[in-house]
Amino acid sequence: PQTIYLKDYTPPAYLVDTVDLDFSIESGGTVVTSTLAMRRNPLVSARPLVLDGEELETLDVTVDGAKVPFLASASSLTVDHLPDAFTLRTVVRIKPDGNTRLSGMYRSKDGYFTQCEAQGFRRITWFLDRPDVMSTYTVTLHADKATYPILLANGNPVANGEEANGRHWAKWADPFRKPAYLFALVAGKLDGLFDTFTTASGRTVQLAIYVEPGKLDQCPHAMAALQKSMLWDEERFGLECDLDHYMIVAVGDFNMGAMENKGLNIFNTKYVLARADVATDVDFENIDRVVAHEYFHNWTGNRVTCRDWFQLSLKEGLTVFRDQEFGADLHNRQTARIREVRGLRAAQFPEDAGPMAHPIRPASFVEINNFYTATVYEKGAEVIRMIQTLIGRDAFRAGMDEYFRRHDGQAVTCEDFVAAMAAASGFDFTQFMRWYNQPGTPRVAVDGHFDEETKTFTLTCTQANPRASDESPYLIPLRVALFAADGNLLPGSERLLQLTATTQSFVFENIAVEPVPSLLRDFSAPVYLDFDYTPEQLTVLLAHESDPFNAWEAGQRLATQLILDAAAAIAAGQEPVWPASFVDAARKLLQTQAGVGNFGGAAFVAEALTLPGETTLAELMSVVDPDALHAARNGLRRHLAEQLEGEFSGLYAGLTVNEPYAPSSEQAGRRALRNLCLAYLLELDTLSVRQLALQQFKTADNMTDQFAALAALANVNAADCPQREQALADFYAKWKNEALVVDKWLQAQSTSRRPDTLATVKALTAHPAFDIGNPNKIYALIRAFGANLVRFNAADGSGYAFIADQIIVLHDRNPQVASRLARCFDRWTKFDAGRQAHARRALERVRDHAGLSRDVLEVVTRALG
Ligand code: B3K
Ligand code: ZN
Repeated sequence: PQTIYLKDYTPPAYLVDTVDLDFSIESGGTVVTSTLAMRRNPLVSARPLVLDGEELETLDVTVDGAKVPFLASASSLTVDHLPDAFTLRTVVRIKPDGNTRLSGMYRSKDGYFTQCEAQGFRRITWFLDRPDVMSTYTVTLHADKATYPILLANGNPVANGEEANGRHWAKWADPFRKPAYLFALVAGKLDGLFDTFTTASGRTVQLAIYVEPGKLDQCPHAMAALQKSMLWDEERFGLECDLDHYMIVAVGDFNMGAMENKGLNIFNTKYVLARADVATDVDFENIDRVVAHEYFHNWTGNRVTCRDWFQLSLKEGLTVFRDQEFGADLHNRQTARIREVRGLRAAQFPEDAGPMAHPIRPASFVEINNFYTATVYEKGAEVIRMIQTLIGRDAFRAGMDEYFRRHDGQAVTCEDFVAAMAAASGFDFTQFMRWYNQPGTPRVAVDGHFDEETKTFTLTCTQANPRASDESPYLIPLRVALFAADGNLLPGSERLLQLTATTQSFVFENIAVEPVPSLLRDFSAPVYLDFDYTPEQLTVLLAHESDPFNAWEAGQRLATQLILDAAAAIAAGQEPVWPASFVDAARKLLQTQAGVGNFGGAAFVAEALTLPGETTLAELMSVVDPDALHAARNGLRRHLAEQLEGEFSGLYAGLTVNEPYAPSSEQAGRRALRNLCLAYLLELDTLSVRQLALQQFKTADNMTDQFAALAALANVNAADCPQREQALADFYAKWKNEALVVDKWLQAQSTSRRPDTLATVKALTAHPAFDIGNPNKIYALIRAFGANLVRFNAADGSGYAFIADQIIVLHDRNPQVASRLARCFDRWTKFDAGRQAHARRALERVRDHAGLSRDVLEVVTRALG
């Protein structure tokens, strides 16, 4: 397959001013008539018109009403000898019922839906399917009225009526120019929840959320999230909604989370539907974030879009940053930041160290859908956050204003965004651009030197990124502070250092005794930070650091060291040692919680006592021994459970929530800590704790508590655990008709530590609960298994073979989902020779499969190196 390079970008040879689409939805297929007002791009010399298309049956092509000669291949339609301006009309038939890729127009249970980003519009009609071609759209839909009572497209409804044979039609007009990837339509039987929002300038926006019939009672949370997002964007960024109608449609079959189509967002049901008994606290919070994310795209993505797909992070990094900030304001800023970094380390750091590593703005790709990644999204958001850190919040806001002043209505590049920030702040971002252009996670090694004579403390920072194409240094914002050994913050020691050289020293004056440096506060840059801390120093930071992120980080560093040492000991056939100081620090955290009776900190304590995950820890080992790592981490969990049984039981009893369920951060924090206590206690696997978990499972009035008990029981290792069997059976019996809850049931089993997990997962692929056509089911059962470090990386290669089989089953049916499964192999070269041999065989088997889809081929080719 062909590689596409950023350096080859050229502007489009033709422009499309208006698009008029007519969809006739019929049982044998959908006939799409497209009428395009086109003209030659005056900036480009004359060339034939080459339109993109995929799986289109071409019925007619005319230019200005006359048949013209054209050349159609499977993926392009070429017309030559065109006037400077003309009307191109094409008629095609598409087959949405047979569209298993869920890209373009496809059928899901209750109707027809579309997904056009990145290149799905070409699966609907012939077009210049690239984001720098922006047009004004009108859309008419015709369909059977009884089967498809709701007919939606972008913009405003302008007319509708009845037709012969029980059919009806509706016409929509979108007043805003947009690229084709933001096109959407929906035709189906759906229920709607309606509300309004009045903007700061007094305009009324009609809001609607459409869901499958019977699910309206699961929509109010998403509606409230939408209204909160609209208000937040006005207050924080001065951005008002420009639409008269803002619609969200939820669909059960969807490749990703959601899609920001102009005025007609299409969402995975997972990010819309919520009710206390079916959704967890985390689900509620994710819905807030995703609803906000898609709404925020209306400015950062839609009003100002990307010139080309290499610029994806222009809209995604920025919009993730915006939804992170919204989430932090709405819920709990401390734990929001901790979770962001936890996520970054679990997914983006490994990605950036593996075969798919790429800059947040990639220089090339084979299949753009493979680049909707943690790097483009999450590291992209970190890069935006660093800009704000460097210039300050006010200048960042001024930079956003400048960005919209300059580029509203345009398709632009990452440079354009940074130039607006530079203009508003006067900051020189030349060196900073390295963050956009290099793959890999930089490492910053810091050395501290205290000089008693001169009463100075010197931090010497050395940066390196072996993955980068050259050795020039990054501009790295490094937030630091110094603490006395008793935990007091040294006055005046809070600084934002700017690292600009490979090695650089920073001197702190008037320091009387050797301080404890707190480095990379609030995670001010997406780097690995090395400092030779003693456990005593980390204990001081854990107890006293006023920056919650770095307090948490100190605890993570302590735990990381213990687990890695223990893994090495276990691999060498020795017993791990667990120092009392760590248990004491954990006890202190739990006691603060219990003693003060202030639950505001419960969410933090839950984060602090959650050990770093196996995937994150594996990145820190030169050769990963998954069994030793797993045994070490669980050994520490069990040790904590033994030593702190009283504290865990006491908190478990004391942290009950007595008010009616609300997904508030206070309640969620209490539940998180209480459920963490339950999971620790279950490490002891006593009969009474099993019964406690089963009791919680049975009596919980909300999904957070019910699912926490289920997941903890599902994780019990003992071969014989009737409580586990009962909870799993009851849960399925109760929820088998709630698709999203069934996903939880599958995931509780695929992520279990039990040695029989692969056998269970295999059996579940034949269970009625599973559906190979539904991406959520594949993610919950199969991809989640691929992320189960100890079971996926089984020494006999059985996990690898299983995932390879699944990729082969799916590669053609749904290349995007198959390609995501192929990413499970990202870190295969970090394991021992035996495992590598198995993984290589599995990857080669996939690579050599005849007719392998481009998406999967790119991933496995890169994995095989
Ligand atoms: N922009 C979409 C992602 C589209 C993915 C296409 N493979 C969702 C989002 O980031 O908001
Ligand atoms: Zn997005």
